[in-house]
Amino acid sequence: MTNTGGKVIANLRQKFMSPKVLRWFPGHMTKGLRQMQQRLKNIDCILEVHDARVPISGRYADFSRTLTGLKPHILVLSKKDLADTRCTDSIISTLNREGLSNIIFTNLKNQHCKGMKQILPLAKKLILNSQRYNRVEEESYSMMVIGVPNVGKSSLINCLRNNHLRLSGKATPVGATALIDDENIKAVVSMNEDYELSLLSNTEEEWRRYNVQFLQLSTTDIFQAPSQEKLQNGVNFINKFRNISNKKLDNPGTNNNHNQHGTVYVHCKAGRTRSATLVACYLITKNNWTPEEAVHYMRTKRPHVLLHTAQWSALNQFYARHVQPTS
Ligand SMILES: Nc1nc2c(ncn2[C@@H]2O[C@H](COP(=O)(O)OP(=O)(O)OP(=O)(O)O)[C@@H](O)[C@H]2O)c(=O)[nH]1
Ligand SMILES: [Mg+2]
Repeated sequence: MTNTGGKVIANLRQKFMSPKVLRWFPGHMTKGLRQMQQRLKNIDCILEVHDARVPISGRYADFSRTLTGLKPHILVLSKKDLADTRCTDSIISTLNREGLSNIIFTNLKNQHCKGMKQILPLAKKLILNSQRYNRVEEESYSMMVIGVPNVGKSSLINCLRNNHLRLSGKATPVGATALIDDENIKAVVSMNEDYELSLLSNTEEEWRRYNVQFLQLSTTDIFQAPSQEKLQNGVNFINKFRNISNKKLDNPGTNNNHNQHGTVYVHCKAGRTRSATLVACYLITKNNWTPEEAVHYMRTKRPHVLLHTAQWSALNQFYARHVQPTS
């Protein structure tokens, strides 16, 4: 909402246009699912982690048919400390109606929280009451932790490890630091709208805490491409951290000074459309490539990149303005 001198105007989207085919389950998830299915025979219980702030949506609803149906399953709803606890009962009854009966709310930032203490006893009870098939002779229990990105899987593994194995430190890196250290990230471009950023990713303040520069180029998913101005700003911002100082596009508000060289992490939600559009523009200017060459290259690295008409049109405009030779 915007307040314009006493008058409140809603900045709500007026049009909701849907492409003919809305493919929401990308190929890399199918591949991951297949890999998890192959491991299922060595698993006794599945811990599915999901964000308690979006308990009904955002989960892969078909897990029960494709993965969790045969094995004991616990839904661990993380980030309880950030969720609206007044809705707990209605969340549980809605999930019960969907066939999920073992639900535990947790705050994975606090390894002593009540929910954390319930997980292993419940898992043990469910395993003892289940058919273990080929694993019936096995004395040890094996659990698989699953869930969509950024929901707290690593945090859960670390908490279980600290609580029950009495091992300090982290078995698996959590959140931004893992990414920053592994990839030498010096800057981040987010294509998220505000509501996505605050819910699903790090905000500018959080990145700055890690000394990482941040640029948000808010773009609506699927239906919109980033504007030409945003694409120019984005490419200039990325170039500040790469060795391409002579590639500055003509756009005010950016400068090339005093930046550490390193990797720039460009993200949206699934890394298929919005972020891919900006990365394609970066590749177009860096290599003097056509949009087709840039997208082909990205797909060799990330096959699930998927651009629609709006994004192709933005790439063509960008190419014509900055790279295409004028005859
Ligand atoms: N406040 C709060 N933050 C949490 C909780 N659980 C996880 N986080 C934070 O959420 C972010 C993501 O947690 P991770 O454990 O890295 O999530 P993940 O599912 O392993 O993420 P990926 O491996 O990237 O898919 C980190 O910044 C965590 O500190 C929680 O219960 N409460
Ligand atoms: Mg993780």
